[in-house]
Amino acid sequence: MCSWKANSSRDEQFMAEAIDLAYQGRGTTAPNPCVGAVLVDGDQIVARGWHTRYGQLHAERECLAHASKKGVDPTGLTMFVTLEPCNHHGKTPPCTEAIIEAGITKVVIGTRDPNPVAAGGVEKLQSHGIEIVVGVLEQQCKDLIADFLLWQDSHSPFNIIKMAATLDGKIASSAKKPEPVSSPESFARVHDLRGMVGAVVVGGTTFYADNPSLNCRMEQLPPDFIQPFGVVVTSRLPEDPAAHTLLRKRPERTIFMTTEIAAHSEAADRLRSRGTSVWPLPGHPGGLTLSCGFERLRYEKGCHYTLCEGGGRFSMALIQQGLADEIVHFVTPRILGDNTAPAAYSGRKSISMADSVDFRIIKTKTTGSDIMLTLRTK
Ligand code: AOF
Ligand code: ZN
Repeated sequence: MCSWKANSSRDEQFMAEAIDLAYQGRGTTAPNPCVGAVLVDGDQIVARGWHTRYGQLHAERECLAHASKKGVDPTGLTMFVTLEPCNHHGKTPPCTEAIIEAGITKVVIGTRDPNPVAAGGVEKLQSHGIEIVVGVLEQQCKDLIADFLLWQDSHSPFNIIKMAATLDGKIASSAKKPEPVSSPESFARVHDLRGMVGAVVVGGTTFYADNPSLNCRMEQLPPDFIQPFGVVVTSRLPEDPAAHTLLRKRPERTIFMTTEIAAHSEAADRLRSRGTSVWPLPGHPGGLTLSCGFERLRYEKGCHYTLCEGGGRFSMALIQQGLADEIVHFVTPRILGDNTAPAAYSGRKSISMADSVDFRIIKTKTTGSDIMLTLRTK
């Protein structure tokens, strides 16, 4: 259950339900936003809908279809929708028309549509005498479409850092063996995320230490499921591709992001001859300019989301380069208490708390014995 549900007013509870529904479309609506809607009669939700997939019905029409299936007459009822109903003819006709035709008399909206092409729903509905309320759980509704805002304003994919750490912020023991840190339930959530993204990205340290597969191992994968790209960011390319699981199992779905020099080496040619991509990235103080590689993942490989699982230094580099759009951080109730064990976020100097990078927690959830925090930068 989402953390903001507690102590909220009735309107907020209905909107929270619409937000939860909307999140079910996350991954498949891209590059459209996730949107959820509920139809309310008095103090009861009588129908539900969400935008399930790019190009398919919008949330409001799904909700009305659900009402019709249940034999519910929407005349005189209130609709709660996380995003301003669209007012344009896109892949589907305007939702405003469906709402007006259905005889709905009040629409409660989480946040206005930032897309100028689709906006204007509020004015259209008002001109038909429909009562409008805007701004219920507005911050949560904006958080819901942060990915959509990013896709509209930049060429970047929406990057999610995944981190699993002990109470003392350690991601492995000092032996740096690939051992599980968090509970099986947290692990399952990570695979849900891998199933949603276009690429799973790690740094060289993780690639060489853990020999990862970077694939999605959810229990029931849909028959048409395509595994995410495995992406390794490293200045050192592997000399023997066959020694690495990722390169043995799916070389054509693997991408190395590396220095200009390494990208023109014999090791790079060996990788390319097996179908693996090797992309040079321009330098950056202390590493590589990651934005260039991520943008290429979006425009060349169609990745709208990436999951970055790359250890402490790589994660901190992403944060410092302004590329961490979300962090999913699992806190596992164990302590190593060892200074030499690798930390969740590292590689940076700070002398006072004023040097910290600050985040907001947008969701908390229990996953087995762990807590899963979803965070965004402030
Ligand atoms: C809504 N409800 O469920 C969604 C909306 O490409 P189209 O025709 O599907 O239109 C996409 C635009 O419509 C999208 O950019 C956003 O502005 C709005 N999305 N609007 O009322 C929905 N998905
Ligand atoms: Zn619409």
